[in-house]
Amino acid sequence: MKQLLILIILFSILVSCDNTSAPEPVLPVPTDRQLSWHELEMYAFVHFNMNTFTNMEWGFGSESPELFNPTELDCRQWARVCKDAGLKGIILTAKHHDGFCLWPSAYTEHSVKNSPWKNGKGNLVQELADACKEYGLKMGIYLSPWDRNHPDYGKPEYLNYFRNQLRELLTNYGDVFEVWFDGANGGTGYYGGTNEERRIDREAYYDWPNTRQIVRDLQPDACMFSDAGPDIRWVGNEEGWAMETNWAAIRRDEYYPGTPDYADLRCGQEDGTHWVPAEVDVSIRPGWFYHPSEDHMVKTLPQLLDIYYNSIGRNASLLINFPVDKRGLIHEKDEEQILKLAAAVKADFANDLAKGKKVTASNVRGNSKKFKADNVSDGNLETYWATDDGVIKASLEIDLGEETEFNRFLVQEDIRLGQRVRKFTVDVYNNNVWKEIASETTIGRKRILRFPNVTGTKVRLNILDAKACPVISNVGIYKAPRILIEPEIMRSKDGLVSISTFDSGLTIYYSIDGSEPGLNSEKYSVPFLLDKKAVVKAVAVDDETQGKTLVTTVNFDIPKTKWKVAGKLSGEDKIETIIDGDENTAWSTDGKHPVDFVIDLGENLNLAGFKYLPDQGRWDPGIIFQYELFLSLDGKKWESPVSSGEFSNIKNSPIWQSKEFSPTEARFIKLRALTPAVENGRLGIAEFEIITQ
Ligand code: FUL
Repeated sequence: MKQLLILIILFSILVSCDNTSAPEPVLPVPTDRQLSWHELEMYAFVHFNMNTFTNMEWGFGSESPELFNPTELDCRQWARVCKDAGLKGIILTAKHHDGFCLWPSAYTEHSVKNSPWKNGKGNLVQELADACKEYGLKMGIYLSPWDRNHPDYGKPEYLNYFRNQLRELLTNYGDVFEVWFDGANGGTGYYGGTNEERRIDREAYYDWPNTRQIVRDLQPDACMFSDAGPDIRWVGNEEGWAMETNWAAIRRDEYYPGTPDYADLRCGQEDGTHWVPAEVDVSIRPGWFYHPSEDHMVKTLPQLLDIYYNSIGRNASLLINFPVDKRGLIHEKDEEQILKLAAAVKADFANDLAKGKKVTASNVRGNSKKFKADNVSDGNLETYWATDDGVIKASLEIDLGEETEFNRFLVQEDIRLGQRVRKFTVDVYNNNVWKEIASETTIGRKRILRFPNVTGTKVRLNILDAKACPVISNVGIYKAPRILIEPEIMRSKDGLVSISTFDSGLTIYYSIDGSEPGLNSEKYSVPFLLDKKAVVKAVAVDDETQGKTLVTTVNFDIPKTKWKVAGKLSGEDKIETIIDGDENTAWSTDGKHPVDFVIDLGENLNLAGFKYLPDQGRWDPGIIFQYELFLSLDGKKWESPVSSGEFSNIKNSPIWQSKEFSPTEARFIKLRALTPAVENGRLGIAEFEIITQ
């Protein structure tokens, strides 16, 4: 025992005598407030304001405060959902472009104080601050610099108003972790009743240096977001992905909020002067604000997983938006999906196969224990592996000890010393050979690679190029379970059925006789011809775990092989998309109505109904409301309609519509679109189907 103690003391002396110095930071490096923000990784946006009640994305600014009246508003519900989903904070649209304020600002009447909600006594920012506190979440503030309501917008006076509001929000509600300055700014608006267009000089108007100073003075720990920082930058799209090459630094002084050359910043800049990492902002639905018509468009688990890996896995953070609904609640469907994502992420990273494993390196800084290779597998992000100065090409070998199957590789630089790596590859060792499985560029705070399952006994990380000696704090290796999402079944115009799954490596079984598909059914490998009416059912199975997806069922009528668009529209560009079997392509009129869509089925058929899918596009979709359906044997003589009426609630729910009628023989079918469902007046079809007897 005594000897052991002496040994430990000797060892400690040895280690403490080790005077190998840490690598010099590669500038720029993050500030403390940025380091804390990096740790959050994933947090929520809530778009809830006047637009929720007017079904708009950008209000004009003339909306009456009377319209703001949530019936069941509950910020604790938002906080509970976010907490359950592992999100670390909530950023609220305290004021969006239309200028309506969710707190009773002393500087305007255009706020909750003149709304029926809580008889004008409500304060939503306060309610959110309280809920966040109760649930241990951070709170952030979105305050739109553009204000389409305010009479002074565009004049120097508005800056005082904007700053006063900023002061109110940053003084009265406790700690704020992020202040979000939107780049969308300037254009038409109500502006106190003048109803005109106002443009500002985005760079100069807000006197940003002094405006930002207000945030620094009142909330020194808050990070400020804008297209170009100063602390966090926009990723350059609202679709949910960062570039694979993603430097955290940019040449910040060359840009400003609303900067026209924001695309330059997508990858960050290797020669950036300031640390301004990217934030991926994306909504869980197509819109930022709630629209009942998007209830069926909530992002699916595969889509959300792609977003997760393409943001957090690419050296960015993820700001995921919930369009809180008119009740004032996060919609049940949104909650369900975000919880699915949380569960899937947990499962993917449940077991780090590299943890505690022996790691060796081609070079260790000063041969020192402080910078040893297995610092990357010790589960401690404070320790790191580093090489000697000047050694920018180096590799790490992780000995997994036994044959191991995996499909994720995670790697982190210690960003306190700056972002360094320019290029790296990953190899796996199997049957006495090394095989490259990935070749990438930047790492940054976190990089996660996804690939089909591979097996090996060792894994090697090769740093091929870096700004200075690499400093790697963590390597993780995982085997994420396959995602068991029901297969997608599609049939092309000429009858070829293809079945696909989100995750590779699943076995698909299918039937075309209505029977339940299972291990004894036909195995799917390539698209097959289905030239008749049939019910196709498919299931996917993970051979390893025997886990199964739900069954997908699609009722196909006869294929559209012989179909053609006839009548007046037949020459129109892309009109054939209405019968191409692809729900994502659509054709719409420019607003004239009524319009006749005539289809030649190429043969006489006994028809008993039809199905209509409206344009699924987000912007200006063409949607038919009232219709008549005619049949003809020769395309010339049309009888009276076999079906007519409306597609009820189609504006709010633009999903497949199905109408049946008494069986009639015909070769030509005419859908007369009488009125549009949407104000834009457009009449469109994504896909048209028939029901034969
Ligand atoms: C954009 C805004 O114009 C959208 O309405 C939304 O708030 C989004 C987060 O930022 O620039």
